[in-house]
Amino acid sequence: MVAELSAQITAQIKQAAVMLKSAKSICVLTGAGVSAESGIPTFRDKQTGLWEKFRAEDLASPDAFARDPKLVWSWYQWRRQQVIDKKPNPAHLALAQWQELAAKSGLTFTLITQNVDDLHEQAGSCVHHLHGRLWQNRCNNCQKIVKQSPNPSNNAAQALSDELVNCNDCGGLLRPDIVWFGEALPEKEWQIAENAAADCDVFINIGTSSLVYPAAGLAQIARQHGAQVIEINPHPTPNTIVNVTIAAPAGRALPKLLKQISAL
Ligand code: BV8
Ligand code: ZN
Repeated sequence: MVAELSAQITAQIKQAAVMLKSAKSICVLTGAGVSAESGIPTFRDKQTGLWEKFRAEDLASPDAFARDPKLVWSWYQWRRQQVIDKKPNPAHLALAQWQELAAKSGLTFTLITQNVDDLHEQAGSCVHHLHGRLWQNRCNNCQKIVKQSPNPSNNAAQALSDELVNCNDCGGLLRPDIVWFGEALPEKEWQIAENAAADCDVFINIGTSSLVYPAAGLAQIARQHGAQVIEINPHPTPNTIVNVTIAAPAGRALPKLLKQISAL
């Protein structure tokens, strides 16, 4: 039996619901915390197993791939192995339901994620990825996109092997289609995110430590354009521009928030 949310968190949810009830446009940014209750460790959680001695930030860079492509490729194959059987949790499902309700009621609802897993898509959301997607590769030479879907019907272990893969078109090395530190974000997705943050009435940061830029700056852009900012995170973040913090896990808070909005 899951313990009830505290009176304080229930009050925070009520405050956020009042703000959201009158919103005409909502922009949501999710981070690794929204997938935590699906069993996917967050980006800054300590790494485990073979990767215990590595920091994610040190592996997620073009220099690391140039220096040792096999190490970085193996790390991503390991991360794919970690997420392949993970499913959306109530946070992903509540966001997908919210997006569906928004489409029926003329509410503008934009979902942006920093995550590279596909749990928002699995939950039925239309989502914009700022940092790329784990199940896609890109040729390091000609930029051709190559899907990496380890189809369970064929040899999934082979599909997630550590062997480096070359591009069929030009022979270049395939790399994960992910934005590494020091690399620019995809122009189109960043533009969508920046516009949605600037145009929204309420901006919601969910499950992100707000440490990585420029994504962490979206809340500031929203605030500068007059939006209210809500944060859903069980732990404090450096975000000082928040109007309401719901200090609870997203998988608990979001279904309650949605229910509270519809009850108003
Ligand atoms: C760029 C892919 C320039 C890799 C990632 C100022 C401006 C611009 C850039 C910079 C700047 N200052 C510094 C920079 C450089 C750098 C940066 O921000 N560094 C940081 C560390 C200081 N930024 C960049 O390099 C970016 N590129 O700026 O390029 C440029 C411009 C033009 C031309 C060339 C270059 C690129 C950044 C993208 C890096 N790639 N991911 C991969 O995944 O393998 S970022 C990485 O961190 C993750 O992808 C993740 O998306 C992101 C943020 O992490 P979070 O999602 O927040 O996860 P985290 O673990 O940190 O936190 C989880 C949170 O969840 C916690 O707060 C926790 O309390 C909470 N939580 C836990 N459980 C729950 C929960 N919340 C709710 N419910 C729960 N149950
Ligand atoms: Zn190529």
